[in-house]
Amino acid sequence: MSAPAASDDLNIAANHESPLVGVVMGSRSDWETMQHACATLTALDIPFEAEVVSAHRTPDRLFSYAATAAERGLRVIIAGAGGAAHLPGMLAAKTRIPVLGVPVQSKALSGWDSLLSIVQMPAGIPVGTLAIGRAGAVNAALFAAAQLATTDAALADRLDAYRSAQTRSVLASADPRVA
Ligand code: RP5
Repeated sequence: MSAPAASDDLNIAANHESPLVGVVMGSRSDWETMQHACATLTALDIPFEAEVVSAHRTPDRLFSYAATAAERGLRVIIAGAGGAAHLPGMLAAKTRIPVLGVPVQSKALSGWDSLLSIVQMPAGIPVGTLAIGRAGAVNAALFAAAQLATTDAALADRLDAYRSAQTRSVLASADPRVA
């Protein structure tokens, strides 16, 4: 099966023609959260693609995305969704590529709905579930980086450098009274 036709209005961010990570989200409204995953992947120079793929509004697109993910070279999928957040679980059901789920903070229930929808997968189809919101998006990218770094020494060095810089940054401003 060929790759799904890229729709310009849905392809909202990508940094490479041969992405290793697919960042998908249920709605454009999830971008505020999921941009942090993309920013972290960019900081680590990891090629990714980013698209809106809705489990409820574009179910056929979800199926074709999952069906072509492996043959297109994706190694990890990061899926963010809010509310009745079926996207990560349905993707995981349709591809063996590891899926990391990011619960987007919903207005109605503050993201509890998103979290429980994503985390409570029945045995047999796993989704690695991260924290609600920005922290989950950043950590999904870092988790993907750690997975990819097991077979990529240069990326392992970049990930080590990212973590060292983070440590230095905290130590450089350890006095909470100083702005
Ligand atoms: C989910 O519904 C999306 O992941 C989003 O978090 C939520 C609300 O979507 P919009 O109504 O803002 O498009 O499918």
